[in-house]
Amino acid sequence: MKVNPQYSTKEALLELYNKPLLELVFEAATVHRKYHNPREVQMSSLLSIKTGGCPEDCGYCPQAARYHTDVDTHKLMTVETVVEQAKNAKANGASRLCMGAAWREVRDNRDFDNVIEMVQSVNDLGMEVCCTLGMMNEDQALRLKKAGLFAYNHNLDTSPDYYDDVISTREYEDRLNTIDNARKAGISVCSGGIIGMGEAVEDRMGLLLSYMQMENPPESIPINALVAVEGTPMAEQKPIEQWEMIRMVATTRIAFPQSIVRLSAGRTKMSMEAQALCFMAGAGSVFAGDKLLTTPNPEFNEDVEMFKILGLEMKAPFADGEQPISESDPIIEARKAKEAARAKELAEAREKAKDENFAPRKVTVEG
Ligand code: SAM
Ligand code: DTB
Ligand code: SF4
Repeated sequence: MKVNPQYSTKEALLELYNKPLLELVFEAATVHRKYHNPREVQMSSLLSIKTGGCPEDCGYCPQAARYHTDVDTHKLMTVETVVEQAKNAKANGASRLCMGAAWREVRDNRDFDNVIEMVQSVNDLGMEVCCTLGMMNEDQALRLKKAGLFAYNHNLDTSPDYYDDVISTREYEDRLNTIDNARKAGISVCSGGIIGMGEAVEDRMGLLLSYMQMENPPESIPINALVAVEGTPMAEQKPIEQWEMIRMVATTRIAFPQSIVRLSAGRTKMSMEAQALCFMAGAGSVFAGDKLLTTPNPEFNEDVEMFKILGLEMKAPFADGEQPISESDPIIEARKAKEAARAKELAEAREKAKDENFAPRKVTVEG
């Protein structure tokens, strides 16, 4: 059962969300145990492959160029750096790597070619590869799929009603289209939202309702608590109560029994006890490592300790779907062939110049 039809209206979802907390958690835990191994939690690693300087105006985001935040902007990382970071993450137990770029949209340029190589290389390491690169069209999604992309993250963030209070540079519809393009390419969809942006509980349920109305709901639903960053329009938002996060995780779990609910941004403000309730209520993944994309996350060792105390195990990769096969990419093959031909041409020209320099010169003696 991908969605629970009992909760296909906003009213039903609201009623669920507002249930006495422990009843809600119990119901969620019961669903979780039916569809998932409750001892397993996936450790995913986040890597910001291109940071800051984004033209969009998402009110929560420290990477938007128009806000004055402390983010260290950098252009696209090299494939080698990404592979090195992926290997470290894997050695620490991460089974999924999510690469994020502060782009409005994917463009068909050299940077995207490099991302394709990153996807191929990380998939070859045996990790689930997820990307979040902004809007993309169907051809771009297909290229990513062929490179071995397992999942694409593209959040709706909030309800259609509250959306315009958060972002003005792209429409809700644009987001739905990108999700659709990932889906059409056969990529697993990761899409969720943020709570604590000043929205009403109705908006949180409105977000879930948007997923309810999809033909295929996301396989993965990240629930983020706003990380309020100085310089963004949401800097002054008060942190949400931990109970709200637990309620949101539990409601998502019950409404989408088969999806992985990810306890995402905001864990530095949560106690271990609150996180334990989230795991009980069906959270099946956390981001591991001391940094999310640009903001802090609990230290890796703290999480290892928490897993030990709670008796949780790190989930292996591809437990919920087969590893994609990385096919060679015609654009990259053509680029490499062109580069090789150019290198050969240069080497030949260099040899020729050397020969001419060393050829005995005719010396004419005058007089
Ligand atoms: N630029 C791409 C996009 O927006 O689709 C990908 C990167 S973007 C940083 C990925 C997601 O991170 C956003 O959709 C949002 O849900 C989440 N996010 C960004 N800033 C956040 C914050 N301060 N607190 C919580 N979540 C945040
Ligand atoms: C998601 O839903 N949360 C992650 C991941 N998808 C890409 C990102 C959280 C970002 C938090 C703010 C930051 O570190 O910049
Ligand atoms: Fe740009 Fe993504 Fe941040 Fe929006 S959330 S400003 S699109 S990096």
